[in-house]
Amino acid sequence: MRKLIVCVAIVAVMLFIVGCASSKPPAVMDEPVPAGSEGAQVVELLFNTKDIVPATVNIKAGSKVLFVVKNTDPKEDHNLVSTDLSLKEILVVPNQTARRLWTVPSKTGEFNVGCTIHPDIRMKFVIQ
Ligand SMILES: [Cu+2]
Repeated sequence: MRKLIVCVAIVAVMLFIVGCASSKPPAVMDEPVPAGSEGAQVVELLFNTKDIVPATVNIKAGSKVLFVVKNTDPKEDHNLVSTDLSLKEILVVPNQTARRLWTVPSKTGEFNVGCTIHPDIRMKFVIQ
């Protein structure tokens, strides 16, 4: 009986260690400015618990944009995604600031952008 308890304890400790080792590396909390950002339009976006600020951003078709995405929500992750614009997910954990360079597509118009974790949190890009 004692051996069984010891075995169970060892297995539990091993599973714990494996679980820790396979988890994601910690996020860089204040990402550096990516290379090639010179001359890019800086678009600062703030996530809070209820929305993204600002609700609308004007950008120029075909230009370079440097996103500075801050998550001021102390508890939840948020992401910035636009399937209409093939904008790759920018994920921010609580209190993180992400910096990503993006080339605006050449199509103009209004496009929905939002957080897929919280579908109520959305905004618009107006590409001119
Ligand atoms: Cu969200």
